[in-house]
Amino acid sequence: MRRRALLPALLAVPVAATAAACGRGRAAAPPRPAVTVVVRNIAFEPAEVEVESGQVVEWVFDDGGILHHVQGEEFDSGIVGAGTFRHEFTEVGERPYLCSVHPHMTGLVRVVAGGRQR
Ligand SMILES: [Cu+2]
Repeated sequence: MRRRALLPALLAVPVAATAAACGRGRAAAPPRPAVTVVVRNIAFEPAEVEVESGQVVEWVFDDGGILHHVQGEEFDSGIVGAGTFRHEFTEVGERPYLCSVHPHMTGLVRVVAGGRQR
């Protein structure tokens, strides 16, 4: 019930925010991932990535249904066996993460200053 009522509101927000922010009159899609990390063979590929602040990293869970987890201090995919997870990194610095199911699975997102920094 609640979900059904919320959906139109959720769809409307990005369009309004985008139009106000850039004023170009062309509605842009939600932020596209700058970098994709594939979760496969019980590993993050690549294990280290670099993005500019304001960019989005996408993890693609593609390990035959094996459950994995992208868990960092400020982002958490939950334990999942398929699909994708995205996070926008806004602050410069290093963001290590791991898979709680396989703690030897570790990764690092290095966030550097970019054009979209606040
Ligand atoms: Cu894992």
